[in-house]
Amino acid sequence: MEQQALVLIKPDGLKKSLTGNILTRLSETKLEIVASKIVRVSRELAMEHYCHMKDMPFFEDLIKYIMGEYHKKKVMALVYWGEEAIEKIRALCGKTNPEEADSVSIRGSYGRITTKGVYENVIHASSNPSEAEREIKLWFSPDEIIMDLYPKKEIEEMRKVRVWA
Ligand code: 3AN
Repeated sequence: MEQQALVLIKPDGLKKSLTGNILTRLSETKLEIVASKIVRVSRELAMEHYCHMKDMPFFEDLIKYIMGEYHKKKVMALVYWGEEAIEKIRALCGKTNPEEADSVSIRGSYGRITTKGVYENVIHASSNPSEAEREIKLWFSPDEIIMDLYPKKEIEEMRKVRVWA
C-alpha cells in the first residue's frame, strides 16, 4: 500500500551535520520526497506535535529539544511517499531509545541519551497512517506538497503576506 510519512531531522541531527547521512540512508528505501523545508519550531508547533506526550515527566525537555534550545533552532521537515513508507522509514530509524536501537539504524548510529535522560534520537518518523495525516497537516500546507495527499479546499483570505522587495 502506498503511504506518506512525515520525517523530521531534529536539531541534534542538524547541529551534528548529519542531514546528508540521514537522507542517504533514507534514499535506500527508494521512497519519494514530496515536500521538504527548514523550520524554526515555535512552542505551539512543538506542543501540538508532541500533544500525546504532554503527561510525560520529560515533556518540557522534549519541547525544548525539538525547538532547538539545546542545539540549533531548526528542524528539517520532509514528507516521504511510496510503498509501505511508514514501516520502511521506521525500520531504518530504529527504536525510540537510541541505546536499544539496532546499532546500524539511524538512531543507533547517531542518537544518544543525555545525562538528564533526554533521548536525542536525531530523527522523527510518523508511526502510523493517522499520525502521518495529523503530522503532515500540522507541518505543511497543501501547496507545499507536490502531491494531492489529502482533500483540500480553497478559502478567501485577507491577510498581509511578505513578498520579495
Ligand atoms: P517515536 O519518536 O519513536 O515515535 P514516541 O512518539 O514514543 O517515539 O516519543 C516521542 C519522543 O519523545 C521521542 N522521539 C523521544 O525524543 C522522546 N521520548 C520518548 N520516550 C522517552 C523517554 N522514556 N525518555 C526520554 N525521552 C523520551
